[in-house]
Amino acid sequence: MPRYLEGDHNAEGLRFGIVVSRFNDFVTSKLLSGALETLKEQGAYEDNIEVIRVPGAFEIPQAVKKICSTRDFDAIICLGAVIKGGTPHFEYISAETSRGINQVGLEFNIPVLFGVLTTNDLEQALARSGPDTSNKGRESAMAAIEMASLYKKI
Ligand code: INI
Repeated sequence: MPRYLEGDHNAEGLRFGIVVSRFNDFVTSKLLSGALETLKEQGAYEDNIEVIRVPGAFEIPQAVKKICSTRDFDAIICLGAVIKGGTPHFEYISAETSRGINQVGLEFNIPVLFGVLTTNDLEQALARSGPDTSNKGRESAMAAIEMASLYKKI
């Protein structure tokens, strides 16, 4: 019989960093609420959660890299909203943000979750930051708990 390893969704005792960008704050603040509510619902202690704010999505990987060497989180949740405009700017920001977030997690062996919306318009961003389970902050928080508990087993 193979032995299956998987994480669970019990956040009790786990430490979380949330790096959230201020750009498009009317969306990112809702992602943050969704992530915080989910962590608490799943048993995380408020004292074990730290929220780090950065100006825009582009700065998220930079802050994550810094806190990976100064803090001891079980998982880091990245929240941001990159919304397409009329110029290629969107392409640069979204590509570098996702690449950087992935890289830093691999480099430091810490689960780093991608809760950054990259949408064609505001409507799509609002649809993914509402109060229900489609909120990307909620989804990322659940994935963060699962990965943090999995990392403790492997
Ligand atoms: N930052 C975002 O988080 N979302 C965006 O949609 C966005 N757009 O469209 O420009 C954005 N730009 C700012 C960027 O992340 C940096 O903060 C800025 O370039 C300074 O480095």
